[in-house]
Amino acid sequence: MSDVDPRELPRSHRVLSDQIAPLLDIASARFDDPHIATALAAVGDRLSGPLRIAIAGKVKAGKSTLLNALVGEELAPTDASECTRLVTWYQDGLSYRVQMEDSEGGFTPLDFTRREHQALDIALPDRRDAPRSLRVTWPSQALRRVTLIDTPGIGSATSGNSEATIDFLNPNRPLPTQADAVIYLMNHVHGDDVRFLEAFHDQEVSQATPTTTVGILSRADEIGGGRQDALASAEKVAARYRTDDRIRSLCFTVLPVAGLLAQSSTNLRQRDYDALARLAANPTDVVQDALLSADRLRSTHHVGLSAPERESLLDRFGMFGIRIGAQLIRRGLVRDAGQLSSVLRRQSGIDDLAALIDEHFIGRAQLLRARSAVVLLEALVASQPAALSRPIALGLDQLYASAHPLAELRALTALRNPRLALDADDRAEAERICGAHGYSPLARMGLDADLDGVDIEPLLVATINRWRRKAEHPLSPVDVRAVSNVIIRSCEELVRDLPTGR
Ligand SMILES: Nc1nc2c(ncn2[C@@H]2O[C@H](COP(=O)(O)OP(=O)(O)OP(=O)(O)O)[C@@H](O)[C@H]2O)c(=O)[nH]1
Ligand SMILES: [Mg+2]
Repeated sequence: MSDVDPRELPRSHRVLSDQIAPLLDIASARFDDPHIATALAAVGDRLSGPLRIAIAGKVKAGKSTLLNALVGEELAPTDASECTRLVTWYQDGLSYRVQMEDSEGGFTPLDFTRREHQALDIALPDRRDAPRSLRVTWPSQALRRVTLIDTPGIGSATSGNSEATIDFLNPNRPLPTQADAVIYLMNHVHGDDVRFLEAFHDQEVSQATPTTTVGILSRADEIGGGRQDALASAEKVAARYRTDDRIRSLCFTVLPVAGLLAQSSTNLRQRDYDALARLAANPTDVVQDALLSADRLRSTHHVGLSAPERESLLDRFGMFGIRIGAQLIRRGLVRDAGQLSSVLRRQSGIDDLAALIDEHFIGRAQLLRARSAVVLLEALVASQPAALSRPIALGLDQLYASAHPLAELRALTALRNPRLALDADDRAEAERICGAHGYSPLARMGLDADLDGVDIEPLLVATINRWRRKAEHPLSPVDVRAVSNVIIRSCEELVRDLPTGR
């Protein structure tokens, strides 16, 4: 994930942490509970640290595999049986380290080994006091601006593992979520997924929002039995989810990703290529028959591959990866491991996800981090006696009035509520103006970047007038008026910031 130049962000985002820091100071001075003090200090430190993105979803959705693909290295263990049992942070640092967090929040170093670029093997202590989480520090360009957090599957057979994830992500608990954004994996949308996501969403900025959640249709290569058109079918399914009101109210968008292909492409070895080439060298009908199913391949002994080689191919590429890998080699479209790796990576959808993370999460990192601080302050106001928390409640009101990006974030959530009485075109325009697709004036106005230098003031004035009519119409519902006022102010700020002497 590439760096986003902070200077490209609007000034209103850059000053957010300066606006919030005094409120955190007021809160620290008012509460002497050590837990609250620790949470306030931590959230203050977070205002400038890497963005924290949690990867969540049901058991075996492919979370750890996707994390490895995003890091570009196999670090997180993956397995066909339930695998991730502890919330595990992967963060950049100067040295290679693994620590466990104990139930008191203290950290202890743990031994680990790693064989031949394979997943980490961490020596967990054999004690009753189970770690609360693991922290893996790994010098990595991909982790410089984001910390990725692997979570145990929801719906785990071991209920404690599920609870660890639910507790970790739940913004309604006394100390709010430690993740600024969530990548939620689903194989197909299941009732459990929707219930889980709904539990974390609300119509207020203080809860998880569709802006801070991206949905992934994971293991996309397995759709329709891993046939050659699996990825095209997955894209169709994802497109349907993107227009489903219920899913739109929970996720910013849904992308299909074949994490296994992406992970394998990051460390594709010449011996994988050679094994696929040997398979592809068999007569067409033999290859077709062997690739009818995973079990058929396991029991086909006469294709020039040993049983461990066949198992390794299945493990690393899945049926779809083997089918297209063999076909690409057979047709002479790829000639070595490097070329095969590029094609698999392109097909996997991982680059689209990385671009979305850059643009949608890292590009609004300051806003998302500020929001995490607001979540904590709002939780304090809600949980503490009014007399004690009143100055913070007042400070939050003032913050919303002065920090317009937070109001835009709240409007983006409201705009995904199916009950909001606006048509699809108005919603799309309003989302754009609130910065859903970028914060440059041209992006907000839905204009091509080539038009840089064109006078957009007349367009802004017309847009303000149109939304003012909605804001002032006596029959407009309260939520439509609120959104309209946010749009008007966004446009007014754009007019104010237009270069002078145009
Ligand atoms: N075909 C295919 N298999 C995948 C994909 N992603 C993961 N898998 C396989 O699915 C199994 C589970 O993958 P993990 O990444 O461990 O899934 P997880 O969601 O982290 O699982 P838990 O931590 O146990 O909840 C492994 O055998 C992976 O190889 C994918 O995109 N395609
Ligand atoms: Mg896992």
